[in-house]
Amino acid sequence: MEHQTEVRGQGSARHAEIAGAGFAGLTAAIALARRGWSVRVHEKGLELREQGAGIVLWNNTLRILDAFGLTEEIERGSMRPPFYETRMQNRIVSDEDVPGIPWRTMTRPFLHSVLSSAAIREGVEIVTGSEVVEARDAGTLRLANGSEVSGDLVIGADGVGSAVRDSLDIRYERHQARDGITRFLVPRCKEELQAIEPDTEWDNVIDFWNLEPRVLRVLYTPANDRELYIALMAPADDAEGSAVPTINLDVWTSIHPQLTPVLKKAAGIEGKYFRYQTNRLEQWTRGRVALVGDAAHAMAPALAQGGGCAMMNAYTVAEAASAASTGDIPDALVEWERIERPYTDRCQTRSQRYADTRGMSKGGQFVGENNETALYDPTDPRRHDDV
Ligand code: FAD
Ligand code: 3HM
Repeated sequence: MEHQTEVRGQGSARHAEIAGAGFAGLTAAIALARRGWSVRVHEKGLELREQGAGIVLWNNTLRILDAFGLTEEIERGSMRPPFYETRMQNRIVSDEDVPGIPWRTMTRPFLHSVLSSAAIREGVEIVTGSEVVEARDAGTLRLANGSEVSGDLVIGADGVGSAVRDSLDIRYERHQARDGITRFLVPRCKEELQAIEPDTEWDNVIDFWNLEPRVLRVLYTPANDRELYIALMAPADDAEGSAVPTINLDVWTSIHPQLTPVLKKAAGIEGKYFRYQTNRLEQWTRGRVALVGDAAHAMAPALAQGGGCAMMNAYTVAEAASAASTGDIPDALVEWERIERPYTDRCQTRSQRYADTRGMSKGGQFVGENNETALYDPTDPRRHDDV
């Protein structure tokens, strides 16, 4: 069978082809479209949606959403819990309101729908059921249906198992932590929880750590008035704690009895156990191809910045490519990585350290250098003036 290579971007607008319609791919698409590019996104899923549970966003991401004119929409469907509380063996060790750093919680399907609707409004073409199998550094993507597409810029935003990254033979190191997590969206059940523990502020994020008699942690994150994100962390070698697709309700309620109403809801849903990992690539770019998001820098979620870094790097790569002439895009991508990557590298290192040591059980982590990424403003054109 013969397939043609379709070349776009020969007219006035430059053209970008993007693999993956996750938070990274959609952010890059919106940022490029708003700078006058024609953009096509290939999503291998048959539907344009995100199946995950909840997410915490900080200043870095909220600045991008604001630059896209999405603040009102985001605020309507998300919440700002009063405190980020940490408990050890059900005793409060810290209550942080993270002064000076805006942050919000929401569901992933909500964030995804805000971004995908915005991309469509900006004229981005999103093709579902379109799997990318290979990228070439000249700016080409080969699709599973055999066809090839080309652009002035290609972005690999195809997640942790990136076909774009692997086809370019970009080597990387993977570090796995001993723990992992199973995530659910359940109803808030606020009245039932209040009946069990009336003195608890059930609108807070509450990180319920328990290390004795066994390591079983529940991260409780209200995402809006109706939905609660709960993440259940257990060591990979604890067969009962990490049991999926159905959690072991008896084990979890024996350690966290005050959460019984929401754990019962989680037990009625199928979950997937995700082992924490950090991937470090030798390079984020090859010619006209740039990797962003989990394809380039998957990280442990301790500081809740994987999506934040994904969106930051998606936004800034769009800015860097837009500022370059078409012929200079490969060099501009190398320079973009040189300038922006260190922020992500440091965030990966800090998050990995917390995941490896279970150091978040001590609370008080949202201080000092740990807030570097949260404070970063990728939309500020003067952000590197003092670097
Ligand atoms: P993905 O979300 O994986 O999207 C990739 C997309 O590409 C998908 O739609 C996929 O279907 C598609 N795709 C894959 N392969 C192909 C292909 N070959 N062709 C075409 N399409 C393809 N981050 C935060 O900022 N805050 C948090 O609170 C937070 N909590 C987390 C909690 C946990 C437990 C974990 C594991 C992560 C957390 N993160 C958090 C990290 C965040 O979820 C990820 O970093 C982020 O979702 C990565 O986005 P992405 O677009 O790069 O990848
Ligand atoms: C928001 C968030 N924070 C931390 C973790 C973790 O350490 O597993 C997961 C999260 O979703």
